[in-house]
Amino acid sequence: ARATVLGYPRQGPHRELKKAVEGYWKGHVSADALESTAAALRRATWQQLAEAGVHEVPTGDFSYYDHVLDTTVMVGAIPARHRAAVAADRSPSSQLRPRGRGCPIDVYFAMARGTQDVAPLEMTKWFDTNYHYLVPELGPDTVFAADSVKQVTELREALALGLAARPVLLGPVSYLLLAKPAPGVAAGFDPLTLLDRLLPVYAEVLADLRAAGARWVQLDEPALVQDRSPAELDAAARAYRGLGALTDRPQLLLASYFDRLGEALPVLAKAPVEGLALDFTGAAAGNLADLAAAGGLPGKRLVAGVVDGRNVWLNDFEKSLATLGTLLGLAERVDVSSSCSLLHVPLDVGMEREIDPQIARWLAFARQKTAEVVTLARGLSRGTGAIAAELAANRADLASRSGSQLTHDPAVRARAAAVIGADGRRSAPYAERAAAQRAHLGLPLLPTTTIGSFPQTDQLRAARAALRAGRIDAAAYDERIAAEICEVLAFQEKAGLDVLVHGEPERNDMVQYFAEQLTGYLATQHGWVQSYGTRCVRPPILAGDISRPEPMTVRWTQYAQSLTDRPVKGMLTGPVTMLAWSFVRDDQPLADTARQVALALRDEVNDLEAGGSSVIQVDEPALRETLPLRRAGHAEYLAWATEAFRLTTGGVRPDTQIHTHMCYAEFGDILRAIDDLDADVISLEAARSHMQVAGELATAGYPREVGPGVYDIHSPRVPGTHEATALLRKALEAIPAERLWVNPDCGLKTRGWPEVRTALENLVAAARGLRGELPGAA
Ligand code: THG
Ligand code: ZN
Repeated sequence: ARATVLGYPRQGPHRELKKAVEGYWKGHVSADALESTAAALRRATWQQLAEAGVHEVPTGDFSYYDHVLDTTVMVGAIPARHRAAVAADRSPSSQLRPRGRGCPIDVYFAMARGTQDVAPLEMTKWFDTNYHYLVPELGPDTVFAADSVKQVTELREALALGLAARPVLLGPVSYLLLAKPAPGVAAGFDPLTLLDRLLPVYAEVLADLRAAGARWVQLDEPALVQDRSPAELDAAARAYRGLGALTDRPQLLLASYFDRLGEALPVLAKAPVEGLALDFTGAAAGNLADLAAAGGLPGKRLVAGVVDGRNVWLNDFEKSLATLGTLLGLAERVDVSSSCSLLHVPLDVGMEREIDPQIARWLAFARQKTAEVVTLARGLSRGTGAIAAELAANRADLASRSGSQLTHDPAVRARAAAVIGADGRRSAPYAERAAAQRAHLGLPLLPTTTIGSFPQTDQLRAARAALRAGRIDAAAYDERIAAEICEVLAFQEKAGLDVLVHGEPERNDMVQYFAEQLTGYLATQHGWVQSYGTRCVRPPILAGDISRPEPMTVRWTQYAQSLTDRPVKGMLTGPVTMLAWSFVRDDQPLADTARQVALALRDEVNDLEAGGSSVIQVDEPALRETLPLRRAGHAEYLAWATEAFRLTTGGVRPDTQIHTHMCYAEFGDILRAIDDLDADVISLEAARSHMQVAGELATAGYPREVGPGVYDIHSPRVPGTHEATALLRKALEAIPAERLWVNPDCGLKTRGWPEVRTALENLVAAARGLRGELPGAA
């Protein structure tokens, strides 16, 4: 057995790639310097993998921005608007050396980021990870043309180091399934109808890679782990019959990950290709039984993903060896691998200086996972005796984790076990609550509010950095925060908003801020993971049982409330989002972890209420995005997710108003769940979709108050009073005035103060204008 990984992080140990790409955009870094930084990072990665004992290194998985965008370049599906935008721009940088045969680097970045004149490709989540890809735009007129330059160049670089290398390509079926109809193409257009045109392009790239020295090529088909129609499965069978039948090609390794292949497994197993890479971890563990049931992979290479590429936990060697042992009987040759690309985990636990060394031993980032793969491959080929020391250390580390106080806090467990249904139910039905809240809050019709955050100015970020560096003390920092809150409150009063917020100047990130204050969470210093393009996040690690040693938000909320007579909303991140944007523990069901987080947040909600907050918002922007890949998993997920939200918010009085907020407009699949949250008020993104979501909620019979956003905060554009009024009139067609709120789409932290000022003044003017027209207006 040999060791490999399906892909590797691209940013470098100190995010060198991010810095080089952003430097290029700003004009500080030349195209040549960018290219040599990238080449050096690739080389360092391959050398490190080889030194660790990886036998076949992945190539072509590197990207300046996104591997789906790279595939768009490889198949020549560059939208005309991006080519034209750069051709028209006569700045010197547009003359730069082409990245591929047909794609200058500025066209590439134009697709990724847009230009003054043209919109970028749309960005969306890569399956159920926190990575975002750029959505290919295709139509009946799309003409594909092979551009293998990037793939061939990177393969040659690795071969020149004397390494065995395996180019990684996004497969043609997944590429089409991830695409959408181009602007101007009928929404019903199915990109999969382009398969026969796309296959010859893949054939050409495969031939080029073979000519360049590739013995194997990995074709990733993760889209086949989702629910697929018989027609889609037929397309996959046809695609690989076609590519398999080519004579001028390397050996093909079809890779899938993130969930079980299910009905697609027999399709891929029967395809005339030489190997399959399968995920045997987490939700995909069922692949083992499915593979046995399908008769295995006689005569084929199986690359067994037994090291989870998406979490940060130490592998269980004995369990993995048992799986590998079973697999030996099911294929001609078994190699060991990560379950998916290691793109989704940070680079190296060894860089973390602030994690207790004993606890750091429970963790495995990309570098440690690579070592695990190598050890398992050695154990599989030479017997467990050859890895006796590693096995003993692994057993000890697993025991240390499962026996630790961090992972087993009896008080937290007892409390979670004692939860009863009533804890998740408000003490009065909505109609009664609404009346009590109306009396208690005395808000006008069409009340105005914001989602929570106000612009995070450079001075604020500088103050946070100064505090971290010890250049200012906590008292000086707090003074700075208090001054900011004063200013935010004064502005909101003057603008005439009805429900105010403190603006969240003290928060770096809506998950990190809470994770830092909860027991059971670990933070990393260098644990960066690419989110989209050059943007990275450092997800906190939810490592143990969760408890809240002391209130987290009460102090600043009370301070803000002391400055005004109007209600100030308490602002919290909900339990589902806390899980979605963290690395979660793998040693208990997600539902149990969610319940622990919910109980900690419930205490915070109750403390806010006791401290005088009458309005409390619990944000769940990630509720939709954590939905399992297969529909079979939806009901169970939505059950624990809504339970966790209700547990968080269920303990307050009827006259305390619970708000929630969600971003992104695709709510179709979860309307029932949104209703089940039983929040008194929900604010949603709606400006860009012209209030479509208001209509959807109304059609679904949503009975409570709604604030569809009338200010698109993703754009620097400031909506005028007329525009906001028109959007509100549209919303009023679906939602009665007694249940309609007026607010922006999302938090304002990424916007500048001047825009925010005008936009909110216009929003208040629109609400006031409409109040004057409505019967029964206050
Ligand atoms: N918080 C957390 N996770 C998230 C989001 C979040 N995951 C999904 C979504 N939002 C991702 N969106 C972004 C938006 C901006 C950035 C990263 C992900 C970003 N990052 C800075 C960078 O890369 O330069 C670094 C930020 C930092 O210093 O912490 O701008 O909102 N937890
Ligand atoms: Zn939002």
